[in-house]
Formats: sequence, C-alpha cells, structure tokens
Amino acid sequence: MKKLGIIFALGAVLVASSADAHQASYFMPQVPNPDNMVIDGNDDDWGWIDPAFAINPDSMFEILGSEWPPAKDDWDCILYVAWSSSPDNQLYYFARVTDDSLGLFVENPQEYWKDDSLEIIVDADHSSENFNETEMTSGQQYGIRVLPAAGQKDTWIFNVPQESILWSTEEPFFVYEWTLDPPDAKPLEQPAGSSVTYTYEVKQAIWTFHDKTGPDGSQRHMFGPDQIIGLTFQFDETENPELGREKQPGTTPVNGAFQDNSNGSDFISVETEGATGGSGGGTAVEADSWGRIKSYIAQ
Ligand SMILES: [Ca+2]
Ligand SMILES: [Ca+2]
Ligand SMILES: [Ca+2]
Ligand SMILES: [Ca+2]
Repeated sequence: MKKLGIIFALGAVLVASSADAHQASYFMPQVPNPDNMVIDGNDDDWGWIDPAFAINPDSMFEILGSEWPPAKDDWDCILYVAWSSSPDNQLYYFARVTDDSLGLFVENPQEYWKDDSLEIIVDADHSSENFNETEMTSGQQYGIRVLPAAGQKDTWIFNVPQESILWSTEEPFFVYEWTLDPPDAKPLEQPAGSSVTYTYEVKQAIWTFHDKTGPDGSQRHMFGPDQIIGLTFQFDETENPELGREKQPGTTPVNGAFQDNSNGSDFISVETEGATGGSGGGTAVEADSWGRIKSYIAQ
C-alpha cells in the first residue's frame, strides 16, 4: 500500500496546474544509511530505493521539440535522487543513460551542455530569483559529463567566468564518478546498431548562499524532511557535431531553468523511517562554521 501511495502522489503532483510557481514536482527519499553509499558510478548501493521514486522518460519532459519519449535504443535513462540528514547532509543522485550515439565533442567545460551531459540546477532555498544575475550565488547550474578531454575537469558551474567559483565542484563538497560501457567507446566510432551506457553518480553539498570564492562566506543548506528544494535535472543528448544538441530531456517542461528555477522542478524531501545521518566522517561539513549553520537553523 505504501508503494501505491507514492505512485499515486507522484502522478497527482506531476499533473499539478501550471498556475503553481514551479513546473513539476518529484519526491526524493532519505538515504537510509549514508555510510553504505559508495560514489563509484555503480548503482549496487541504491538497492534500497523504492522503484516508485525512479525517474525515467515516462516521467520526464523534453524541451527542444523532439518526439518524446524517444525509442529506447535512441536514448533512455533512469535517475535516482535522494538526500541525507546531518551530519552527512548531502544530495545524492545516480543516473544511467543508454544512448545509440556517444556525443562528446567540445573540450571547453563551459560548453559541456552542448554534448551528452547532465545539468543539475540547484536552488536550495527555493527562492526562485534569476541566478545568472547573482552570478550563481543564489542558485547554481552544475554540469557534469563522462570522458572529459585530457586535463579538463568533468564537473563545472556554467555562466560565471571566475574559476574560483568551482570550489563547490571539488571534494569534499562534490564527489562525482562516472562509468562508460564499453569503456573504450569513442564518439563517431560506434558500430551501427550498437548502444553505449554511461552513468553519473554524485553526492554533493548544496548551498543557500554560494560565495564565489569558497565555503567560508557560503551558507550550507541543511536537509530535513518535507522540504521543497528547487532542483532541476536536464540531460543533454547529442549525436554528432553538425546537428549539435538534439534533445534536452529533464524534469521540467519549459526552458529557462538554467537561470531561474521557477522554470524548473521542485523535489520534496521524504523521510525514511529508521534512517541514520551516517558518521559524517568529518569530511563534508568540516569546512563549515557550525555557528553559522546553527544561526541559520534558528532563523
Ligand atoms: Ca555507487
Ligand atoms: Ca541517441
Ligand atoms: Ca536561492
Ligand atoms: Ca548521444
């Protein structure tokens, strides 16, 4: 009955009227035990998640006008999203994409969105302002991909020239691993009729205020149950450099989430009974000022 309830709730929220501030809503469960999660690009540590929380093309949107949902052998995905309580206090996600054409052509990380990639747009406090105008201090557009060019990072924050802003794409604040199968797959060299599978797995801290120079002036979001987080996932699907990006499947039916999450989706945090906050390991919250976090909670 519990599973049915979740499915019903998902369906009910997904058809919510466009008069709502945001374009779509999803639920994300609490990670039962963060200590058991291994960020390695494999999903064998996600067996706990109720399949009703899985996001796939049937519960996603495509905003560039391509036929949707696509043929399974053209593009398919499954996406899991979850959160953990303090002291671990992080956003977790895993995605597996099956694609008949690995499209990786740009080398400049600022342009990763032109290729097969995943964009993660975070508005932790659901404030919905234009965060291009605040230079990503009030919301952040992250981009990740597999197989970066030699010497390039696989994680980025778009639309801000100062690379100091990339501090939150690095450990311990952002842990990311990808896989590619077959591991020697290369763009434009794929045998006809074959497909590649690539995965993204991340745990990351999220920030209600993201200073451009580092964590000291930033304010970390503290996860808890029943929160509404502005959070949009947008995959980019490219097959060849001439046509460029052909699909942008994601959790919002409209364009513009890249600069304002009122054009994006909300994720509502659902508590998992008996969950632990993990040992924390002194990593992810180490650089935070606990005084600042406590004052934030007290607000
Ligand atoms: Ca894993
Ligand atoms: Ca494809
Ligand atoms: Ca915000
Ligand atoms: Ca592709």
